[in-house]
Amino acid sequence: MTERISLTRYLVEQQRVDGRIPPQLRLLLEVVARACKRIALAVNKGDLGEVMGTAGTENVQGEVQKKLDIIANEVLIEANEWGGHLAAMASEEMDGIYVVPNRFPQGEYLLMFDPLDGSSNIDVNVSIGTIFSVLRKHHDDPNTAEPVAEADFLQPGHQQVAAGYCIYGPQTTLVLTVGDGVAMFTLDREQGSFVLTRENIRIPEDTKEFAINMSNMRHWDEPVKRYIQECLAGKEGPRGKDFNMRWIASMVADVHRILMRGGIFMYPWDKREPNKPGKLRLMYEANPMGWLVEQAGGAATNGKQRILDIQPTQLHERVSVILGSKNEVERVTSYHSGI
Ligand code: AHM
Ligand code: MG
Repeated sequence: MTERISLTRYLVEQQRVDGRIPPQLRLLLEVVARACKRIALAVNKGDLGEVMGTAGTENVQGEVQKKLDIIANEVLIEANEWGGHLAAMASEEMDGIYVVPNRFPQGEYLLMFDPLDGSSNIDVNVSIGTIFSVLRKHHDDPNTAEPVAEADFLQPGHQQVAAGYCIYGPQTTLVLTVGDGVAMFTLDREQGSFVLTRENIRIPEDTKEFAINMSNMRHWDEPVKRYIQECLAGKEGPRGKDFNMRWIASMVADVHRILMRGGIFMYPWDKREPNKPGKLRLMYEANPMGWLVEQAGGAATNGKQRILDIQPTQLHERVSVILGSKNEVERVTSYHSGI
C-alpha cells in the first residue's frame, strides 16, 4: 500500500526542515483546514441544510451576501480566534479587521480570507471555495508590543508566509504554499482528513486555454482586447494556433484548473467602473492566488507590475488580475507597455 501523508504530517515535516514553518503557523494552517472541512459540510448539504439563498444583507463592497458567505466567515473566525496563533483577521465579508478578543492570547500572525469565493455559483451547485493568506504582524519588527492595527495588514504579497485555497467541488481539495512549492491535499471523507495527493505542482509555461468573462469585452482596455482577439483568430491569426475558452466565474475553480493543466486567467480593469482598478480584491484574492501561481512556475501581474510587489493602501483594495502560464502572462503584460 502506498504511504498516505496527511496534512498534519506534511506540516510537521515542513516544520522540521529548516524550521520552515514555526509551530504557531503550523497550528494556524491546521485550524484553517479544519474550518474548511466544516464549510465543506455546509456546502454539501445545500437545500437540506437551510444554507442556500441570500442573507438579505450587503458587505462593505456593496455586494449582496449569501447565507453561505456569512456562515463560512463565522466558521473561520470561531475556529481561529482562540488558538493563540493569531493577532487579527480580515475578510471580504467584514468592513474592518477582527482583532482577537483579549480573553484569548494573541499570536503574531494575521489571517485574511475570502470565506466563500464564487458566491454567484452557490445556488447552482458549481464549484466554490475559500481563499486565504497569512502575514506576520509587524513584519519589519516582530518584537514590537504595538497593538495590532489595520496598517499591519497593508503588506505587499511577497511578504506572505502561507497562502492557499480550499475548493468545494466534486472533491474537496486544499491547495497550499508556504514558499516551498505548491502541494495539494484531497479530503478523505471517511477518515475526515486531508491527504497529500500532489506535490511540486507546475504550471506549463505555454497554453492554449484562456479564462475571462467575454461579456465584458466592449469595456476592456486595448491590450486585453488585442490579446483575446489574437486568441480568437486561432490558427489563421498571428498566434498560429487555436485556443479554447473556459470560464467558471469562481476564481478558485478557474485558478485550480490552471494549476492542474495550465492556462491564463484574467479579470482586467474595465470601463464599467473606471475608478476601480479591477473587480477582484488584492489582499485576499489576488495575492494568495498570485503567490500560488508563482510558486508553481507561473506569473501574476496587473498588466504593469507583479501583483506581489503592489503596496496595498486599503484592506479591500481592488486590482486588475492576469495570472497563469508564464509566457502568456508575459505576452499580455508586454502589450500593456505597447510592445
Ligand atoms: P466573490 O468574491 O464575491 O465571489 O466575487 C469574485 C468572483 C470571482 O470568483 C470570479 O472570478 C469573478 O468574481 C466572477 O465575476 P463575473 O460575475 O464577472 O463572472
Ligand atoms: Mg471572491
